[in-house]
Amino acid sequence: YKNPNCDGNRHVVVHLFEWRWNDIADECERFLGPYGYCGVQVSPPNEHRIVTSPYRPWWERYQPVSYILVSRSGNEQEFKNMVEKCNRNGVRIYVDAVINHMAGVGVSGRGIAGSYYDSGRQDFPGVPYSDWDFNGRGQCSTASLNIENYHDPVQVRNCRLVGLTDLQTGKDYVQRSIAGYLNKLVDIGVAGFRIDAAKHMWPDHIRGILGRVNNLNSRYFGTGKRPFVYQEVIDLGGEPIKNSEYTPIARVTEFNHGAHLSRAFSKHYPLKNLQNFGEQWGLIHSNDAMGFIDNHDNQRGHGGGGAILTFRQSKMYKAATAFALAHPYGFLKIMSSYHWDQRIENGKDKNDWIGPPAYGDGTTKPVPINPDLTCGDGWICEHRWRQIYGMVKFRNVVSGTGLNNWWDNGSHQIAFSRGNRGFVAFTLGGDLRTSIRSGMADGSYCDVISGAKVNGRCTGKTVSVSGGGWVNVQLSQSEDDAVLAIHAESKL
Ligand code: LAG
Ligand code: CA
Repeated sequence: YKNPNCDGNRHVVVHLFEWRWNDIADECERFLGPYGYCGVQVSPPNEHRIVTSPYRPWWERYQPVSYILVSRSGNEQEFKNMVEKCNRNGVRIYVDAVINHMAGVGVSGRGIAGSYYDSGRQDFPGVPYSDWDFNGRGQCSTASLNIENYHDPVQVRNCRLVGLTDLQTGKDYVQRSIAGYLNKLVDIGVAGFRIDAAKHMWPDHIRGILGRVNNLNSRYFGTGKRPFVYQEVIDLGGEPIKNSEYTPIARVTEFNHGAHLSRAFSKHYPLKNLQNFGEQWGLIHSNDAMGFIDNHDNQRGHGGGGAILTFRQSKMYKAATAFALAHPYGFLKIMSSYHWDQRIENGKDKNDWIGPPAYGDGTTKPVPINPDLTCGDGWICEHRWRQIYGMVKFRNVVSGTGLNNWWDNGSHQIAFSRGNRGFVAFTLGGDLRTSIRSGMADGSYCDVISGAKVNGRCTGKTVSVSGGGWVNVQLSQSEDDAVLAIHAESKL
């Protein structure tokens, strides 16, 4: 379950948060395929509640009503078309699987596909699930039936996460229902899953469910391939539930990866400390990790929150992302966000619920593309920022190499090579003008941060390597970006 099943030499996934299936299909063809992305994490594709107060928050999609493939992003036919078109362009689809729970208690009505539900009675005929498929007094000991104490692992697994009706994921019937949903997706041609709220499920239950999931569709993947799985376990330390309980099963989201890099690039300590970044910092093993700077939760203060860099601190964010992409640690995911107006009161964003750019009737807007490759209508599209797609390519070009020729000035300036395939330099403190040893062949290169190599010419800074690998680094504190990067394929 730890192999992402990328096509060819592709190594990075992007989370197209709240995008419509039709737009993702187009994006695979016009951008993600050509620019070397491995795949897309899509928002939950199954039927969910329609929440009207607040009006159509993004989090309504974390309240399942059934496993029918109709959601705010589109219907089943559109989903199938997307998977087909993306796979045809060498881009994989990973589904955010919300399988720990169904909708929050105390509401009834119809989901977005029209299925009736009554979460007060824990009745979801669209699956169907009924009361005896959910954890209750027999399994959860809190008076509220909610998780009240994260130091009690039984509560965390068997009680309700923020009031969401909690499935008995150990039951044969529940496992079969969930596996039926995942198998439908696998048969359509998805390449794997993010397991939402995995920390709230017993590891053995996840194992049991995955054991019932088919091999990937041989039409796209060849025979005998298992889905890629990354389990969402928020382990920032200090709780009894450890991500190491889940790493024997499949990959795990490593929240400390982005947390550490956010602190480093916010100058909480000198960049030179990053010399031994990785497992030596207490991170899970590189081959077990899904790394990222921010995700849809912590960029708005949900799910652990913390001082995470986001698109709002763009210079530092791009630098932290560039470091992550240049460094060999983990398999990485890039966040692709939409804009919302923050309203911070007492340190909390009152607008943390706001859904994607939408028309008055709640329908999500399409993603328009500007001539400079950026997106319009409130879609941020970090994955289309030159500094980020340039480093996604860098990661592909240097794959398989180690980290060599570490250099630092004892403070906020660092540089390193990736074998003889790539070189990066960073400054968060003063101009960086010096020659640094690298593994690169002598010659002229295009800096893929300030520009790109287009038709053999460089639209940004040209960087010269001479004297047997010495890079002439010219990076000033006042430039738009704190990074300079060259690789074997940016040679002029
Ligand atoms: C996740 N990972 O474990 C998701 O990444 C996260 O986005 C989900 O929470 C959570 N687990 C459940 O799938 C999100 C929001 C919550 C929201 C929940 C359900 O962060 O704020 O809860 O989705 O929609 C909302 C209200 C709560 C309310 C609950 C139930 O915010 O106040 O109790 O709905 O009605
Ligand atoms: Ca649970």
